Amino acid sequence: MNFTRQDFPEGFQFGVATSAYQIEGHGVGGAGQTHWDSFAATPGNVAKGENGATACDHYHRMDEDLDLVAGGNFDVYRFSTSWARIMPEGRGPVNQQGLDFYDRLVDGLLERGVKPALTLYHWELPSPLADAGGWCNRAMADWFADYVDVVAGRLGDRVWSAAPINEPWCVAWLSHFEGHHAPGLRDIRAAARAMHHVLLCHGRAIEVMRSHGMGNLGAVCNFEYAQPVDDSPAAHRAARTFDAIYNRFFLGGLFRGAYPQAALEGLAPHLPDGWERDFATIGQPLDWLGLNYYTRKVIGPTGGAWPGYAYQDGPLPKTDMGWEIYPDGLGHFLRLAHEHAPDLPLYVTENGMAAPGIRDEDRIAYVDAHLAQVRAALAKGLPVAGYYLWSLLDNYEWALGYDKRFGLVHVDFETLDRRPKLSYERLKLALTRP
Ligand code: IFM
Repeated sequence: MNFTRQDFPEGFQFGVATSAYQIEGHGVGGAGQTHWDSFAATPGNVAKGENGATACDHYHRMDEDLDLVAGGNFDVYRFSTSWARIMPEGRGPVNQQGLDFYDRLVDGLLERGVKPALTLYHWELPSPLADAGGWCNRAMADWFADYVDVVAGRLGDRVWSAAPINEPWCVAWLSHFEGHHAPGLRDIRAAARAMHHVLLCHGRAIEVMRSHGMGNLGAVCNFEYAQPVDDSPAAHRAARTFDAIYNRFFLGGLFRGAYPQAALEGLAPHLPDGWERDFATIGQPLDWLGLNYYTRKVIGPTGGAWPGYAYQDGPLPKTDMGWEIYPDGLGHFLRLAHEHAPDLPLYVTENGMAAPGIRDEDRIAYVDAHLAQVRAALAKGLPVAGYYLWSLLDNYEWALGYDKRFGLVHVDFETLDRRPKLSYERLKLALTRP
């Protein structure tokens, strides 16, 4: 690494992130069925039909994994609770052993001097709620609030930070318009409703957590830089539409009480009645804003129906995901986030790359290049307060199964043995405390 902890301001938080379904092993501990289980069981949706039933078996190996977090000198561990592990039917009875598991997780972090950063929804919706319309159903706000109430009641006194929902764009657009993630819909009405309801759920969750006296509450959005494929007005227009849907819709809802015009052009007819009245709930005051950033998209026009853009192949070096490496985009989004939320500290809540191998010099270079952007932003006075790597472990990369390896620690998916990669060792050195 070409940085050390001392190159960052006092109190800057370095962290590492995971999510429940991607590492725990959803088949154990009394967790209920989720829409990812049925999505994965449907041929053609997920590489090799793989699912999260075993994943990294973190459920049984939690202590070993928490030792890796602490041993890597990370300050923060960003994890998620699984709704279906805690409430197997989505509503009603609580699975006590599920809650106990997260209780041990939080205590295990605190015992090791690591700050627990909680996310309440990282994509595994309980199947009974999916059957009832899931994110398309406004009742999600009540169901989610009930679940958040249970988690806040048990963990709220000890977590360091909390955010309701990871990556609203993926929850809504990727899953209901592009169809690449569960529930695999390709429907503009469903997408518009999910886009709005995900924000409504965010606002309700913040209200519930505040009522439990919790602080340090934030939102985590993902961003991809919109690069027009050429200089034509049509390509610029297409990139603006993409940018509005992906990058500005959720920031607009959270911080401006409005959605961008370029997104409303196609979505307005499909939004639920009275959506404008929900901004009072959506815009709950926050304590921080999280950015997940990986790549850019090269965008061309299609000439077809709205949104009228298509992803094109780009010229930059790519990660194993086929994603272009574009660190400048992180600088761009730190500025955009600061424009929307000038009073809030910013955290890079995810950044990292999929790469094969244990001697992962490419991952080290990727992290260095993105942290250079963070340092440049800090030098210009932007309030960046932390940077978390995705991910601690190689894990279930959703529709791409187990082949795409984002971990600082290698996982052998036959034996489930963990083996720190070179990037982990280098980070551990860079983050050594004086
Ligand atoms: O693995 C995902 C994670 O669940 C959410 N953010 C992006 C990561 C890499 O695709």
